[in-house]
Amino acid sequence: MVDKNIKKQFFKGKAWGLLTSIDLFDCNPKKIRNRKAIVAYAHKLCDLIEMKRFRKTVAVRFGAEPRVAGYSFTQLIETSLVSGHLAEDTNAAYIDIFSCKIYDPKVAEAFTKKHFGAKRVNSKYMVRRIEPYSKDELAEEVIQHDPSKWFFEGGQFLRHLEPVHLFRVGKKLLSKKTKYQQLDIYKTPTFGNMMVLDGMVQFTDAHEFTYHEMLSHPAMFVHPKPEHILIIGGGDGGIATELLKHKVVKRIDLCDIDADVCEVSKKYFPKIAKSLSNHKVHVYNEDGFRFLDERRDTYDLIIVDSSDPAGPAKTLFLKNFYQKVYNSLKKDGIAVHQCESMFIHADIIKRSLNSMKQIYPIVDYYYVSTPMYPTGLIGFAFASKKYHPLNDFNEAKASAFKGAFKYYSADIHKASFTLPEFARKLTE
Ligand code: SPM
Repeated sequence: MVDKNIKKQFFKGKAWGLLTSIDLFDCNPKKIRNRKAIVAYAHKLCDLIEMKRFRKTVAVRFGAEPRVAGYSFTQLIETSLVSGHLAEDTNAAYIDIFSCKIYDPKVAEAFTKKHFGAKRVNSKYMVRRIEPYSKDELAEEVIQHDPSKWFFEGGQFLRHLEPVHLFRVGKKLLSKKTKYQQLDIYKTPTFGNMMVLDGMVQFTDAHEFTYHEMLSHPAMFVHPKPEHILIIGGGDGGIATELLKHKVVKRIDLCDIDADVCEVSKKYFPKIAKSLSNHKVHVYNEDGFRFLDERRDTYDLIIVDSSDPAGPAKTLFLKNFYQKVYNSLKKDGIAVHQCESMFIHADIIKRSLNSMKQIYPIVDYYYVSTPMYPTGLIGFAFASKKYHPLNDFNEAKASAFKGAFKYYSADIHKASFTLPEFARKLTE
C-alpha cells in the first residue's frame, strides 16, 4: 500500500519515475562486508516493493583505498535499477532505488535500515518528471513533504496575494496567543530566530539591522537636535537600540500595546531588546491613540514601527492617527512611519502619503532593501514640519558615525530617497 501523498504526486501526471536515496549510518559492520547479505538485500527488497528483477545482482568489492573500500552493487529491475555503495571505512551505506513503477519509499527505507542493522537513516524521495515543476506544484510539494520545516508568510494581510515569501524553519520556539495577536517565534537554520505576528514576519536575527537602522537613522541626521523621541510599536526594542547609538538622545518613550512582544523579545532576542532596560527608555504598554492625546507638542521625532494594517496596527495607517502624531511633535518635529512595499502595496503607500500631505508641508518616501519582507524591500514615509530629508541632511555628522552601522551610511541615506519611476509617481 503506497502512501496517498506519494501516490498523488506520482499520478498527478508528468511523472517519469520515483527515486529514493537512502543514507544509512552506523550499520552492522558484518552485514555490509558480506556479499551474500548484499545480494539477499537486493532480492528481498525487490520482492517487497514488487519490482521484477532482471539478470543477476552484480556486487563487487573495491578496496584499493581505505576511504572508498567496500562493496558496490547494482540490481537491474524491469523498470530501472537498485544500486548502492557500502562504505567500510565509516560503516555507512548509500542506496538508490529508481523505478518508473510506483513503490513506497517509506517501506523501502524501513526495510533497508533493518537489513543492514543501521542505527540512523536519512532518506529523500523525488518524483522524476517529464516536465519541470510549476511554481504551485513546487509549493504543494514542499508543504506535503514536510510542513513543519517551512513557513509560508501570508496572514490576513497577504491573503489576497500569492504566497510570495517562504522560510525554511527549524523548531517553533514559541506559539502564544497574546491579548492582541498571535505571536510565534521560530528558530531558522539560516537567519537565526524569527518573530512572526499574526502570520507576518516581523524580523529575523540575521537581518533586523536593515530595517531598524533605516527606520531610525535617516531622521536622526536630518533633525539638528533629536533629544526627545517617541516610538509607537517597536515593542521588540530594535528601534530604541538603534536610537541609543546617538548621544544626543535624552529620552525615548516607547508605546507598544502588546506587553508580550517586549517580554518575548527580551527572552528570544536579547541583543535587539537590550534597549528596553536602558534608563533613557520608558516603556508604556498602552493604546497609541490615547498615548498621543495626552502628549501634545512633546517630541522632536516620532517613529511608527508598526506591523501591517491588519489586526492591532490597522488604525496606525489612518489619517486621524497621522494627525495625532503631528500634534504630538514639536514645531520642527519629524515623523517616520513604516509604509510597506512599493511592489505590492501601492494603494496603501499612495493613500498614506496623500493623507500626510494634507497635514505636513514636507512628505517623502524612501526604502530599504531587505530579505525579511516579501518583495525584498520595505519603505518608510518621512513626514516633517520643517526639515527636508535631503536638503537638511547633515552628511558630515552621518559620516562621522562610521563603523556604527551595518546598513546605513551617508551615501545610502541619499540613495534611499531615489525611487524607481513607478514608485516616484506614487509620491506625487
Ligand atoms: N521592530 C520590527 C517590527 C517590524 N515592523 C514591520 C513589519 C512589517 C512586516 N510586513 C511586511 C509585509 C509586506 N509589506
